Order: sequence, then C-alpha cells, then structure tokens
Amino acid sequence: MEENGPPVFDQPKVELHVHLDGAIKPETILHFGKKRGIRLPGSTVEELLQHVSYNKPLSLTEFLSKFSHYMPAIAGDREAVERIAYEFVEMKAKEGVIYVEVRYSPQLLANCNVYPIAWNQEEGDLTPDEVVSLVNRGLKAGEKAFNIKARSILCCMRHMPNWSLEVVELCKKYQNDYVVGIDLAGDESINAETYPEHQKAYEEAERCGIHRTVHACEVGPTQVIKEAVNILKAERIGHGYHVLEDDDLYKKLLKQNMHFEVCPWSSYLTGACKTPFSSHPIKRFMEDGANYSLNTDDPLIFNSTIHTDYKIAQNLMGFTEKEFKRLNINAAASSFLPEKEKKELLYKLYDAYGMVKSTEF
Ligand code: PRH
Ligand code: ZN
Repeated sequence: MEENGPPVFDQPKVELHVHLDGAIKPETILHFGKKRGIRLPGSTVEELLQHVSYNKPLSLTEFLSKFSHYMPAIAGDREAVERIAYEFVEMKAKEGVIYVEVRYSPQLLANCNVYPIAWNQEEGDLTPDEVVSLVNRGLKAGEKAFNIKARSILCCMRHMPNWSLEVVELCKKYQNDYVVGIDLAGDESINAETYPEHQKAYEEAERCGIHRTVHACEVGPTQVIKEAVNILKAERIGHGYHVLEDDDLYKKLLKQNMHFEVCPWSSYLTGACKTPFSSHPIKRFMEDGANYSLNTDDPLIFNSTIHTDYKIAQNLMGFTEKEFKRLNINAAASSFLPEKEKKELLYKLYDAYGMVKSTEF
C-alpha cells in the first residue's frame, strides 16, 4: 500500500487492536538475529521484508506463518523484549496515536523454541511472567519519552489452551499495571473451538474484573462470535466482519453497542474480506453507526501504518472527518482503561477535535 501524501486524518487517534509481535522494526530483528546468531531470511531490511511482509492476499493460516520467520530473533531475549515495547510506543507516537492498547502472547515472547526454525537453539530461562514485566518497562519508558499512553492486553492462543490459565493469572498479577485486558487470538480457520481452558480463563477474568476481547468472525463462522459473546463474555470483538452473515445476531450486537476492532488493510491481506472495499463490512458498520475502531493489527507484516487504514477508509469507503472523530471517540469510550482515565482520554479527544463545550466537564 502506498504511503504517499499527507495523512488523511492528522488528529489524535486511539488504537485498540495491534499485536506487539506484528509491530517490530525490521532493523531491530536484524540486530538481535545477529547478536544471537539466529539465521534470518535476509541480512538487510529489504531482504528481510521480502520474506516477512507482503501486499497481496494470503490465507489467515499463511499470514500467521510469517511470524515464525523472524520471531526467533526476538523471543527469549530480555533486551529484545523490552526494546520492541519501547520502540512500539515511539512508532505509535509518530503516527499521532495518543492512546494505544497493544497485545501479545507472553508465552510466545518467552521462548524462541516455540518457533519451528529455532528448535536447535538452546532453551533460555525467560518466563512469561518476566516477559510481562519487561514489556511493561518498555511501555513505561516509551510513554515518558514520547508523551503518549500505552497499555497492554495479554493473548491466549486458540491452538494452545494449556497456556490460557497462566495468561489470566498474569492479567491478575499485573492488573492495571500496564495490563488492562485478555484476548483470544490465533487461527480461527483451523481451530475455532472454545476449549474449556479458554472458557475457564475468561470466567476467571470476568470474576476479577479483567476486560475481555476475542478475535472472532475474522474469517470464521458466526458461531465464533456467539461463543465469544455468550460464553467468553467478550466486551469487544476483534474484527467481527462475518457477523453480517447473521442479520439477527448483527442487530442484537448493534443494540448492545458491541465494539468491533476493525482492521481494513489486514482484512484484505488475510483474505478475511474480499474486495472491493466499497462493499466491505466496515462500510456497513459505518453506515449503521456501529461502535468500532480503526486499527493496523500487524503493521510490520502488512508493511503499513495507521495512515494506511485511514487512507483506505477515506479513499475507498467514503469515510469523512466527522466519522473519523466519531470512531475515535467510540474507541476511547470502549477502551479498557479505568473510568477516570477513560474520561481524561475522552476529554483530550473532544478538546483536540474542537468539541468541548465550556460548560462540560
Ligand atoms: N488474527 C488472528 N491472530 C493474529 C492476528 C490476526 O488479527 N494477528 C496476530 N495474531 C496472532 C499471532 O499468532 C501473534 O503471534 C499472536 O496473535 C499474539 O500477538
Ligand atoms: Zn489481531
């Protein structure tokens, strides 16, 4: 996707759906690959990107396989984990994002052996718990340096139900210490099953007041959203495009003001939605006044920035400046921040958008 010209919405933005391991600088991957002697599919940024990023649709499964080309260079290394969190905040600040919720799997960042090409590497001693504290340190330092707010969401993985209880325990341990929610990510096209372990983790999350989002109906059937809402008690849905296949369900979720974290460029490249963008589910969400946010998902792999997604929305789906403001206000209102901080964030947006009435607040 070309990034020419000025950004289409050059105002403060809120981003709620972006994966830390899908938002790493290629230079950083090369640096740690070299430092650790881990073979990467290229020794320059251009060569690496040729293997890692792409611009024509693949399947969700093929897209997900991209992570294993470069994550062994990062996973399991303390310095790398802290640094990618710090650099992530820098990247988002440059894009005009003032509040971001970044998500990752602590287990996937803990050990490079979870990736097939690194099976020969010696297993390190980094634990998922330490990963969370390292990411927190990186986010905190990034916040200070770049003057934006960053929080995180810990991901359970659909194919790894055995990790989910540890994920929720980490959410509890770091609740409101840079961790604000739990997610369920991974390949819905292979495995859309809601395992009892995921269910237990989400039950515990609800019991402890941990906010919940679930990747659902990105490519999968509407059953996945039903389970996300009814069984996992999701407060937000990651993607959700295929909800439109069940009109009653869609209407019900609209009524409930369910928040959809949508990712236009990602939805094209993962084969989740077919072109043209003029008949994209996100356009329908816009026309119906739904509650949703615009997000990048995995900007390293999609070779994108938040401006890519805003450009698609404006140029190919007819979004207006007014809609951009509305959706960012909805994103802030649907964020997983504590109420007081949410109000402060909303006020910042109203102020920046020239919507503050002197009598309000
Ligand atoms: N859909 C499903 N899973 C995704 C997506 C996409 O939105 N993007 C990243 N991921 C998975 C990757 O396996 C990544 O390693 C993990 O989420 C945690 O960030
Ligand atoms: Zn995602």
